[in-house]
Amino acid sequence: MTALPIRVLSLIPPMTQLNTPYPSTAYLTGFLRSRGFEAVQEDLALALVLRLLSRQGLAEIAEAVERLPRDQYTQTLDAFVAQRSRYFATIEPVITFLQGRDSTLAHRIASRQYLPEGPRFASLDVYVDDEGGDPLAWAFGALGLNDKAKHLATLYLNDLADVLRDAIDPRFEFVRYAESLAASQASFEPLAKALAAPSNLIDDTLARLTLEALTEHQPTVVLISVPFPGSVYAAFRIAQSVKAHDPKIVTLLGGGFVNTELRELTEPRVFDYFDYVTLDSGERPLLSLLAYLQGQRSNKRLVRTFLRDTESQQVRYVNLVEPDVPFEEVGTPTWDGLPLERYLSLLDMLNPMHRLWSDGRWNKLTVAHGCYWKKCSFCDVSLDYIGRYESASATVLVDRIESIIQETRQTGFHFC
Ligand code: B12
Ligand code: SF4
Repeated sequence: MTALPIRVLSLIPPMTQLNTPYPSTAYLTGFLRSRGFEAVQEDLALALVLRLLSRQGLAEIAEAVERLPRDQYTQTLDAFVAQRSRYFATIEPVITFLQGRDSTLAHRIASRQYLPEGPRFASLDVYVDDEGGDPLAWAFGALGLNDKAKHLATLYLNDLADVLRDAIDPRFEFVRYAESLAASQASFEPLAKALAAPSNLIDDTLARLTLEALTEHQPTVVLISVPFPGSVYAAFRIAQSVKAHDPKIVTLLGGGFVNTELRELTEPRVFDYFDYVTLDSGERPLLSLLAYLQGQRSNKRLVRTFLRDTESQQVRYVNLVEPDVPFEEVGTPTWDGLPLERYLSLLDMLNPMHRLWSDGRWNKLTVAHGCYWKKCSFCDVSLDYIGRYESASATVLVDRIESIIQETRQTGFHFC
């Protein structure tokens, strides 16, 4: 084959988390750059939510609601239609507030006069103050205004997610999308059907965002990272858009879901969307694949890579055994290109532990590869990301911490 110039675009598909980027593209982009490749990244999960939850996005959602017959309106849709102009007026300020860029809006939100309220706010009715005071005082006290406003703004977004679910796509959630199509599925059939179905507003918005990213970055290789079952459907939709735009762009699939659920992959139709699927830590498989695409090695010398044989059309697993890149040498992740000031800090449940998952932007840092213990009987310790324990020296970790703080200007870490 002729050598391909390499420009890698790594994508996080919807949905993962809204408060902080899932770290795999940061790791792979940092690694590829450390090896001299041109590499960029985009978080399409965040981008999709920000596009849908904009004034324009809500106008498109409202049009979809209006096309539904009246007898299909749920309580959520009734509340949305009745307060539509208030939603249009508040959506962009609320998003800016949840991004931490307009703190004084907290006073107006906490007054409960500012936001339109749908059925999600009924959860507040269970709290009653017998003396006529603030029924949420047990949670937020007298001065916890910002947290109270964050919680109310999260309920407001949850109402809008319910509108999306009731009017456009019942599979939509903020932290997982169409998860049932991939979770514990014995066959590709349900996913194949869903991908062949006419696109809805969410699919169309994602397709537009994908094309914008392709236009901006002009990649020759698109790497799509799927950590959870709740990001599989969108990953395939993104790959579908990439291939429809330019079938010559090479599409790669990998990530935690693949490493766990697709180890025995035999379904040739996966390769209508992805040219290659790799297992486990991505660094070594990527180096060999990129060397192949540059004409520097044959496709018999790939590492932990599934592909579809051009003649037999069957899935082939190629695994030239080569040592993985040592954890000490995978480089420092980079968040360059991800819009760190646009993530949403949400306060969903009034539970101090749960808020750590949804509130605040955490730097993610893998402090060791695999599990030191690897003895629990219920755990699949044969998986590479559990069984292969490798640590890095304290010096390397501290260097990584310092360089991440310098890049992101944030000091909160989620260690993995
Ligand atoms: C930390 C963690 C969480 C945290 C934080 C998640 C986050 N958003 O940051 C929390 C607690 C929130 C969480 C929740 C869940 N998690 Co979790 N989580 C993990 C854990 C322990 C580490 C993830 C991580 O940061 N890894 C570090 C990054 C850099 O590694 P990586 O993503 O695997 O990427 C590497 C390779 O996979 C590869 N790669 C990745 N993408 C690509 C793409 C291409 C093209 C290529 C070539 C390579 C490649 O290269 C990367 C670098 O080597 C993993 C297990 C593990 N050890 O990996 C489970 C794991 C990802 N979680 C899992 C699950 C199921 C979940 C939940 C769905 C659980 C639930 N039922 O609620 C939720 C979903 C949450 C959500 N929607 O966000 C599963 C997913 C597998 C599966 N069965 O689908 C895993 C694998 C654990 C397991 N075996 O059960 N999780
Ligand atoms: S459950 Fe698995 S990963 Fe966790 S401590 Fe036990 S063996 Fe290690």
